[in-house]
Formats: sequence, structure tokens, C-alpha cells
Amino acid sequence: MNRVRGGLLNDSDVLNDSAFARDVLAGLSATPKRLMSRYFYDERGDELFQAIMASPEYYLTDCELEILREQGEPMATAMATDEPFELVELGSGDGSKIRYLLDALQANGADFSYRPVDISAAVLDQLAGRLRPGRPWLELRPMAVNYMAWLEDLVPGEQRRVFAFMGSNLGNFGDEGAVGFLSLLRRAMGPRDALLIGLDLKKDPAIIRAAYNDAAGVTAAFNLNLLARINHELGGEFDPAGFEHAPEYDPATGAARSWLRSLRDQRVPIAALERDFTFAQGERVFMEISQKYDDAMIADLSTRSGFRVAADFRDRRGWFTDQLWVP
Ligand code: AVI
Repeated sequence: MNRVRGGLLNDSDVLNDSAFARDVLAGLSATPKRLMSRYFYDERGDELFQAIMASPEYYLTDCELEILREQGEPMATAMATDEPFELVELGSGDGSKIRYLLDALQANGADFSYRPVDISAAVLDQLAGRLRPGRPWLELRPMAVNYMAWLEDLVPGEQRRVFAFMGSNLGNFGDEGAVGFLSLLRRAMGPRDALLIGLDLKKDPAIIRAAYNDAAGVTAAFNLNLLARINHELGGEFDPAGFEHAPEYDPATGAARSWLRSLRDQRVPIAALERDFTFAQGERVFMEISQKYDDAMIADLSTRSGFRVAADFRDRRGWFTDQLWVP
């Protein structure tokens, strides 16, 4: 990683070499200012996201776990054909959820291998450590790459593939980004391939608001950590105490948005960008969208990106869905 204060690179080198630097410069030069949530996940960000998933308010993980645990069998039946296939999980993380589906596929006699794709080799090691014991039958083919970049060059394979994109990760792309991502994936798929996609559904707004503003303040720390990352990696001088987490949820559109609000007028130098940025008291920086869906939105999204919804699995409360989409 480029450490500006460590003097490893001079400032303009950092700007040339780092997509992070370029994106921060573009985002903080825009109106309203914005930062990209994809940069939340440094080492500390990974820890904070784990803590969010374990928080009582963040229902998404529990809902999806319930679906996989209790409906693994019908899901496995819907996914499998007579043909051998590769299950390709994009952004797999440590594999804690998918294990139920793997076991159900095995119990159903499916002939499959599992390719978890994640940018973090360390996380894939954890995944292997978690999944291998007790599963001698599992053909595990982990791949440590940025799945977006990988997908751009992917073409339909000879072997059937079932992609999995769980956790409502799609909701972080925004509408245009979601269609772009799904269309990219669609182009890489052959006619017999399928996509298992997890989507968070619209529900009582109070439940959604609490999930993105937990009482212990972990989500606030998760957002503020990006300012600390800019300090460490780009020589920024943010005082995280000068900002507050200000999430909002619009039940009409289903958009849950996170913002950081400046608590005072302030000027923040960022050495690697050779710029100071000013923040007025009350000014908001857009951090993340977590889209919530309803059936009409899902029908629209799937059609616009070239898919048909073939199966739909929901948790008991109807808060979350894992769906099988086919070309
Ligand atoms: C990863 N992603 C689906 C999470 C979400 O719910 O949008 C990220 C997150 N942001 C705040 N809490 C969790």
C-alpha cells in the first residue's frame, strides 16, 4: 500500500498509481461531495463489517442464513441439472453462509465444484479452513482476484456455471451500476448458466433505519473509518470527530443512503492529492447506497439486464430473497 507519510512515493506518483487516490480526488471535488463505499473494506473496515453483521439490528445476514439453512434442499434442486457445473461465488468472503448450500447440493447428488472469488487471499484461506474439514468431497477452487476485473474478460465456459452473488451486495451499486454489473455478468453466461442472487426487500422503514444506524455505533465507525483510511494511505488530515454518521431511508424508492455530515466549518489537507478540501458546517458527504427492492423493481431489474426470475426463496418474515435468475 502507498504510505505517503512513509515517504515511499511522492504525491504525484500516488495519484498516478492509485485508483483510490483518483476516486477520492474526483469524489471530494464533486457537488455534493462523495466517497465510494467500495473503499470501506481495508483491514479495519473488514473487522467493522463483521461486527455489523453480528449486530442485533443488521437482519440481512440472519435472514439469508435462514434461507440457506432451511431451504437449501429446494434451492439445490432448482440450481442443479443433470450436467456437472461450477458454482462461482463472487465476493465470497469467508464462506460462512454458502456451506449450507454446498451440503444440500452434495446431499442431492449434484456433480459440482465450488469456486469462491474474492479480492482477499487471507479471507479465502479462512474460507478453506472453514469449509474443508468434514467435506472431503468438496472440490474447492478459490481465486483471489477483483471479481469486477475478472468478469470483464470472462466468456461463457464449456462447463455449466452457476454464479452466486449473495448478501444484497447488488444494492451497493445504485440502479445504473446494478444494471451495468448484471449485464456484464449476463454477457459472460452461456444459455444453461444461472445466477443465484440475494436481495434485501422493502419492509417497515424503522427496521431498515435501525440496521444502518445501530445503537452501538458500529455502522457509524464503519463509515468514519474511510476518513481514517484516507489519512493513513493518502496523507489526509481528517479529524473523524469532526463528522457524524447521517443515514436516511426513503421508503418510496427503497434507497437507504449513508452520509457523513460535517460538524463544523473545516479545511482538510490531503497530501497525496496536493489539495485542501473545505467542508461547511452541516455539509454532507455521500458514502453509500444500500438499495431495498420490491417485486416490481426486481422484475424491472432482471428484465433490463437480460434475465428471467426462475425461483424465489424468502425467509419466514419475507424480509430477504435469494432468487435463481436464468438468461
Ligand atoms: C455489503 N453490503 C451489502 C452492506 C449493506 O447492507 O449495504 C454494507 C453495509 N453498509 C452498512 N452496513 C452494511
